[in-house]
Amino acid sequence: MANYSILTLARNALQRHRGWPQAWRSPTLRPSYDAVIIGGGGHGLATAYYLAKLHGMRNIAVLEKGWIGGGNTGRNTTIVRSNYLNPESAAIYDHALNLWEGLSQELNFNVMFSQRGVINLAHDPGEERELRRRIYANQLAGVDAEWVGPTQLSELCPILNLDPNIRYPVMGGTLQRRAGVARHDAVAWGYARGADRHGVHIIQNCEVTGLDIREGRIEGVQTSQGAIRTPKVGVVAAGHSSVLAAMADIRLPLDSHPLQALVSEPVKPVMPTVIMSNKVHAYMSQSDKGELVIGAGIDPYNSYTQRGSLPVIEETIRAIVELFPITSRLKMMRQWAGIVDICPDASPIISATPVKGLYFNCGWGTGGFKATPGSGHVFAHTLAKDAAHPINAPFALERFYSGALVAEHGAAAVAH
Ligand code: FAD
Ligand code: PYC
Repeated sequence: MANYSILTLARNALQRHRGWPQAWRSPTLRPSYDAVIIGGGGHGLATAYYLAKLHGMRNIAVLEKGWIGGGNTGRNTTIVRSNYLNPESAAIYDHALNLWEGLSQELNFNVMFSQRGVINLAHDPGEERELRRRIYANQLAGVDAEWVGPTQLSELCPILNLDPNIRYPVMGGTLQRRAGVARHDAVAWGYARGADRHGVHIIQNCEVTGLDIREGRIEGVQTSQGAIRTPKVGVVAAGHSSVLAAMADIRLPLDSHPLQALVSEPVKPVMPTVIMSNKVHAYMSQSDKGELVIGAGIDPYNSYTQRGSLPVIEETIRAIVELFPITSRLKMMRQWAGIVDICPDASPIISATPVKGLYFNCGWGTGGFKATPGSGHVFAHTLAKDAAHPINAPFALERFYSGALVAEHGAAAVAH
């Protein structure tokens, strides 16, 4: 945090942190706002930040039922990349990646974006062909992507098992060098602080329980802290989007699933890059604290419990131990899950709805963290102008009627 000198840090440590200024206020809820954002995850906070900063809307509230960043934003494994198959996806994820590259400066808050590269492994000739096809598509869309064979892989990640006789032999992989990881909490805190400085009210412990709609137009929201009047509502509630949509009698094409991750005890640096295996639904990176961060595929059943089931992570750990034998004696410290909202084409929904003034930004499934800045940026435009930004136009609900789906199951990787 560039605002604090070493002396300030030392003084705060000696005073047991009693002197820290609040990063954002805890304001009293107003009876009305020009716009309300439901959901204080990264996407909701980024939307509020850009609405205030770029579109001059200051009388905005972000309503969060728990604490900001306590949903998927604070539960994800922080992989940021833009190597999706379709040009529409490349456009939105690369827009986000461009914003990631300047985000710490933009927010004056270190989001610890580390461009250490992301590798997607191929385990059989069919998978290699699919991945090579994605590389060509990425290059055509201006997204950096290259093929790396076993020799390069062993240089990029010496602990990767390249023995051709294992259950999932590694034939090579795609590498996106500009991809990497970031600090997820810092993204929520940085956007919250930035939005607060532009006058946005961030209201925690405030659950939206109803939407007030009259003659096809949004007029307000009911919350656990009282009613609010507003002509504009942006719902950014990830795994609970369908619950919010039901309050407006809208049925979204979404499934909610648990997605699990776990971290090991901290070890010395062994993992200089990020490796994902779509086939076995497993991936691994190393945090700055030294923990190995490991993730699984979705639990196959629908659920709202942030827990997940043991068989899914057992299978993931089996694959991880085979791919990285060095991990076989490591202790796992924590396991958790988030609830992800998955669309039939594995692409997001950023859209107006049949209710005037009511917008949804959801369906990011297992891969929305990487999109946070780009999603907030274009959703703010959509809310402010009551019209889609060209980058999010292909992701409107309309596509489920027209059939113009943006199929991304392959690039969505671990999940489905
Ligand atoms: P959230 O952060 O979930 O925010 C939504 C907020 O809405 C929540 O805080 C919730 O409390 C609030 N809310 C819900 N209902 C209400 C209500 N009625 N009233 C008020 N507030 C409400 N993506 C990647 O790109 N890379 C990864 O490596 C990656 N790994 C992942 C690993 C795991 C284990 C999980 C679970 C997800 C992962 N993802 C990853 C996906 C990513 O985390 C999400 O797509 C992204 O964080 C969604 O952000 P959000 O702001 O939309 O949602
Ligand atoms: O979208 O890259 C991704 C991802 C990695 C782990 C979960 N999602």
